[in-house]
Amino acid sequence: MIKHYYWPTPNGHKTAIMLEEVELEYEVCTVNILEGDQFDPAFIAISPNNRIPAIVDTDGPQGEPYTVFESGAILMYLAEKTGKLWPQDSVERYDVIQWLMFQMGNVGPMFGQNGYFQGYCPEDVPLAKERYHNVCKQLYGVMDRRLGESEYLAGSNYSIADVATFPWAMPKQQEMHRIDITQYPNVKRWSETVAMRPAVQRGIAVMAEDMKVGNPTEETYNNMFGAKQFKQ
Ligand SMILES: N[C@@H](CCC(=O)N[C@@H](CS)C(=O)NCC(=O)O)C(=O)O
Repeated sequence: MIKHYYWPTPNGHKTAIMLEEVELEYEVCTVNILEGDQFDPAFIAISPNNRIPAIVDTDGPQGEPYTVFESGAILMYLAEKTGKLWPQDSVERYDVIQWLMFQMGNVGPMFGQNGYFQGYCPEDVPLAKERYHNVCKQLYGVMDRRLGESEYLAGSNYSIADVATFPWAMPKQQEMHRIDITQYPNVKRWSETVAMRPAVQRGIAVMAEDMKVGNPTEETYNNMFGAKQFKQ
C-alpha cells in the first residue's frame, strides 16, 4: 500500500497520475499546503524540504516501509517497483531519465517562478515577469522541437517523462503561463493526446475541488511564499 502525501498542484498531479497509471493500491494523505500542514514535523520527517508530493510504501524494499520525496524520484521508484512506463533497455531508460531531469531541473522550477510573478507576487515586477515568461517560452520551444521528432518526450512510448511534464504543460497551465499554444503545435498535439488517457483524467480529478491557490489570503500567502517558508 502506498500512502500518498498530496495536495492538488502540478507536482502533486505527477504522482497522482502515476499511481493511477501503475494501478497500485494507495491512500491519499492530505497535506493542505495553503493552511501550513507541510510544516508539521511528522510530514517533514517524510519530506525534508516541506513539499508535496511524498510517499510511504508500507511494503518497500525487503518488505520494510520506505519513504520517498521529490516527485521525480517517486516516479522512478514507482516505475521500477511495477516495471511500468520504465524501459528495460538501458538506452531507452536513459532517454526517459534525461527528459525526466529536464522537467525536474527546468520546466518545474522555471514555470513555477513564471507562475509566481505572473499570478501571485503582490508587487508588479516587470523584469522578473519578462524574464521568466521568456524562459518559459524557450522551454516550450525545446519541447516542441523534441515532440516534432518523436511522439512522446522520451521516444515512441509514453513514459514517466510525460507523466512529469504534462501537469505543468496541460491547457490550464498554458493559460496561466500566458502561452499561445498555437505557436507550439507539437506540444499541443502531445498535451491533447496525454490528456485523453483515463489514468491521467483520474489522477487530475483527485481532490480537484481543492485546487484553488488564486487570490491568497495573508495567511495562505505566508505559508506558500512568505515568512513561514524561511522560518526553519
Ligand atoms: N522539486 C519538488 C518540488 C515540490 C513542490 O514545489 N511542491 C509544492 C507544491 S507544487 C509545495 O509543496 N509547496 C509547499 C511549500 O512550498 O511549502 C518536487 O518535484 O517534488
